[in-house]
Amino acid sequence: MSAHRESPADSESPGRLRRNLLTAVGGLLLGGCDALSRTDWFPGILKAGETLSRRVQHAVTARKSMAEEFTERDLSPTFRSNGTGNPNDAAYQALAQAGFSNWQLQVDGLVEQPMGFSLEQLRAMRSRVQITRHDCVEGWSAIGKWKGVPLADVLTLVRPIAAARFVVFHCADPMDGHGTKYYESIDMEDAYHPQTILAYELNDATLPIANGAPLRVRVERQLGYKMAKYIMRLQLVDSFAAIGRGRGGYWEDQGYEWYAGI
Ligand SMILES: Nc1nc2c(c(=O)[nH]1)N[C@H]1C(S)=C(S)[C@@H](COP(=O)(O)O)O[C@H]1N2
Ligand SMILES: [Mo]
Repeated sequence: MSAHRESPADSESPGRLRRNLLTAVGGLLLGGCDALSRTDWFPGILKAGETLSRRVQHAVTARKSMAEEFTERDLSPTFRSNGTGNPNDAAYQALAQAGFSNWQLQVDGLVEQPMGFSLEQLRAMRSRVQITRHDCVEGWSAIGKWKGVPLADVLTLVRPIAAARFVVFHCADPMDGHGTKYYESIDMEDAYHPQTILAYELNDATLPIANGAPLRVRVERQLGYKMAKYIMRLQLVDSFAAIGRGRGGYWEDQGYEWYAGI
């Protein structure tokens, strides 16, 4: 993986600006002032008497809005794999050999009830299906159909305490040369977003190893690198200092934005 930055030209393209504006307007209509006032820093900006630029307005309202969903006709012929395609990790390989029957999603940290979930248990919970577009900053996109359990439902069971501010995704794949495994994080607002799911199916089939088996997250309004694959553990934390891993994600630690909104 090389250039992980969106070019200014890309972010200013007419189509993108139009989409941003529509998203902003949609968010305002759906969420109204109530949604805005719940965002910590928004009232501060108003008090400061600043004019809301379209960019700022987008940043505020898009957090509440839904990502565009597509139809079966829009599906990409194949959904490519990017980054790790098969974790170079003995424990992971042993789990994969057994069809992930011994795998468990560990959920702990700032929760009242730490829990482990088998794949079977996750599959038995409420599921959500969504056809969405994945945008990688390396310059490719793909539309795929994802099925998984809403992260919100898992959180409801483990009961985060009030101090919890982020969900950290700990992954199985070691990143060569960095002596560390892939990880990512999102805030509670994205964690409870209805389109944030822990996916175990892609295009009506069991999630392939190339795309993150047995479980990967979809955070639809952010870029591809936020969508952690090979998830082993969710940890709720109040700061990244709590995990001793700087900026909240593997790519973030190499300098990329933590909030990768599109
Ligand atoms: N564990 C893990 N998750 C990951 C990555 C990775 O290398 N390891 N790559 C990220 C990047 S940059 C992208 S674009 C997507 C790629 O998902 P895909 O393999 O399903 O296309 O996964 C993201 N999640
Ligand atoms: Mo990516």
